[in-house]
Amino acid sequence: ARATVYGYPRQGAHRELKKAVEGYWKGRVTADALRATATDLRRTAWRQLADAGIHEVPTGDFSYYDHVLDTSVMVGAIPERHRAAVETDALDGYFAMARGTQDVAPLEMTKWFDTNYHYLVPELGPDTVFAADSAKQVAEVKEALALGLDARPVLVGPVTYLLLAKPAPGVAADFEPLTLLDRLLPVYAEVLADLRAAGAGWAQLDEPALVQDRTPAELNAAARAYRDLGGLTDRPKLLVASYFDRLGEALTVLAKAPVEGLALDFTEAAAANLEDLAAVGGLPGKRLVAGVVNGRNIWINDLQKSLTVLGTLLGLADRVDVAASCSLLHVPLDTAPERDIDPQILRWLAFARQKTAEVVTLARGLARGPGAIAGEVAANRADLASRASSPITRDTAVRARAEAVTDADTRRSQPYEERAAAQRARLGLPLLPTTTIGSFPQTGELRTARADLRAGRIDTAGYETRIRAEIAEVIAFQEKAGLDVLVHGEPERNDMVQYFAEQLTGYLATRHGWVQSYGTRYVRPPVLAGDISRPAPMTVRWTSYAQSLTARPVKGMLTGPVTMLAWSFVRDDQPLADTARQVALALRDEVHDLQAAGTSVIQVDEPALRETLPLRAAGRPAYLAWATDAFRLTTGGVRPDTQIHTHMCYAEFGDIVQAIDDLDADVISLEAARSHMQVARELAAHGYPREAGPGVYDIHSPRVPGADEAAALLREGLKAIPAERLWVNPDCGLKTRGWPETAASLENLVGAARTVRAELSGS
Ligand code: THG
Ligand code: ZN
Repeated sequence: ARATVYGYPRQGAHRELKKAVEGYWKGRVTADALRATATDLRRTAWRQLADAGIHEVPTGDFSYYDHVLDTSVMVGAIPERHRAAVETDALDGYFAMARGTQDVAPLEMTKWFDTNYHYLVPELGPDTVFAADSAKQVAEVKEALALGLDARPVLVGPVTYLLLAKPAPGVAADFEPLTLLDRLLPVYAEVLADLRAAGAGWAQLDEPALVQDRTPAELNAAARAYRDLGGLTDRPKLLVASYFDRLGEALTVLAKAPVEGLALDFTEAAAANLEDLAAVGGLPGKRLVAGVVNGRNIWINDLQKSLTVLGTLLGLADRVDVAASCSLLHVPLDTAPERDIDPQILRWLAFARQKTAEVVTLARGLARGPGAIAGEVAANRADLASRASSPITRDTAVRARAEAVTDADTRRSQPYEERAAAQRARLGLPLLPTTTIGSFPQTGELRTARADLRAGRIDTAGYETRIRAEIAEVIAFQEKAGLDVLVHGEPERNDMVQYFAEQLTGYLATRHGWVQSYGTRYVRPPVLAGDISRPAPMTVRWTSYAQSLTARPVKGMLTGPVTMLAWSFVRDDQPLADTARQVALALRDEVHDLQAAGTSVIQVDEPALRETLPLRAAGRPAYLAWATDAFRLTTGGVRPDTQIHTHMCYAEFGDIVQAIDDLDADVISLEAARSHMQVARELAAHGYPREAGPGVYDIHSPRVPGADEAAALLREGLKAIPAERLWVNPDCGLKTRGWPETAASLENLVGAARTVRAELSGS
């Protein structure tokens, strides 16, 4: 048995890649310097893997921006509008596809399955002509071989590539990219031949799309793809990799295909994959790569348990290798620099480097018998025991409180109609009330103030003076602009999850735990490590200060429990529902403290509600049940005249409109400007009974919408939602925008609301 991984963090220990790429965009780094940085980063990563004992190092997983975009380049799927840029300069053309230019829009971005990584969506149509460009893949194989390493190029497989694509602009919406498979396969054949010529013994084709619910036609396409590619003579051996869930029906298909290896996920899907594998009679004559080390969480592996799983696989294939369940792209690089985390707790954590070591240990144990890794297993058992018995993971007060939750705790005391009347009386808002989503521009001065505080150049009092001044400015601006429900602007917050995580007991923040979110953008997801409690109010002081400056209502702003989980690393030793309930109870205390301090409107954001929906439909009802329960536990029990708002960012609401209704929030704000109020129509079609604010200002662009444009969107919204229940707001928070366009846009938004109000009272 050998050890391998499918991919590794690309950015470098100090996010060198981000700095080089952004430097190149700004003209401060030359193309040659960027390439040199990339070569260096690849070499460092491969050496780290090889020195740890990884047998075949992955190549081709490196990317300047995104590996799905790299695949589009590899198969020549360059959208018409980017062609000229690509022909002028390949690198600049590549970034034009990723980010757009003055004149052309970029490719759309969306989440890579249920991870927090975002890829660029291929745009295809009936006229797409594929053409092989293997240069990047071939160059990386040669680079690794030149270092004396054994290399296995990793490619997005053809079926997954097509299933992730969407119809290009101007192509019929019902066009199915998978119909292009027969055109795409010869391109993969050519690339595989080039890889073999470059010296690759194996190539890995990633097909994670096959772990989702797939139609018989899609499974047939997979069968055809691997019969054709397997039938080629001029190719490396093929390892078809699946991850994120059980392979299910597709396992039957691939077990029969003429490919030399299969990779399966043996973390959460272990039992199911094992059962399916036995049912197909194993993989005689094939290589089985067993992903037993979870590639997307940050917990140490249970080595003994993994050895047991690996043991059951031994008879089922010709050869069994050990791997992380998916690319290590989804976890931070190394725990070693985390000096703020208690060393006792740090031993519970494994980032990419530590996971690599676990994979190597397990491969050794499998090859030479458990005795060969007895020391590692004993140390691992001690670490697992210390985690299981720690007071951090077993807070009796938190557990008793979570146990005692009843259905009544998740309900408001009165139905919406009665609450709405009480809120109308208390708030005295006009028809079509105007508000914002919460954050205002995060200026350079604010970031400097935070950096100054961290570096000790200013003290807490000095920092808080700056924050108060910012809040005062934001309140004054909103009063002048004529907004009805104000916000304090969130100048004190870095990231909407991290800010709360830092203040909750049981949550760990990392200093260097960067994970790529998209392109050159990274997040440091905090770790839900223990039982969660709130030692003190988190937001009341700033909200109350803002409220003291104005007679208009100031919204309290919280991140909801589902989003807290979705954008953190979650504990794996209890159900997600239990963790969600603990977070919800901590947030519930904050809601009640805000209410007691006089806050009449409280917003609990859940931008991640839709994105955390399980991959397979079978898992969705249970998820939606605990997710809505957690939200309702956060907001339940407040007074009828306290108005609860929520906010969600993304546009595909079809699958969750019932869940949105079940949240029982009084007001929801949603992204809608780009889709011309499509969301409002979807809510109306469902019969959504409460208030809603479909966004009329697209905050993702610096463009200032005219007052007439916003008014037209409002009139569109009024066709779906009655005036008594329609709010006027932007699509999302304003923290990424500059002040000039924010000010102009909000003034226009208020103007639009006034115009449409006048029309309503006139008719
Ligand atoms: N917070 C967290 N996770 C998230 C989001 C978030 N996941 C989904 C979505 N939002 C991802 N969007 C972004 C947007 C911007 C950035 C990262 C993810 C970003 N990052 C800075 C960078 O890389 O330069 C670093 C930010 C920092 O200093 O913390 O701009 O909102 N948790
Ligand atoms: Zn949003």
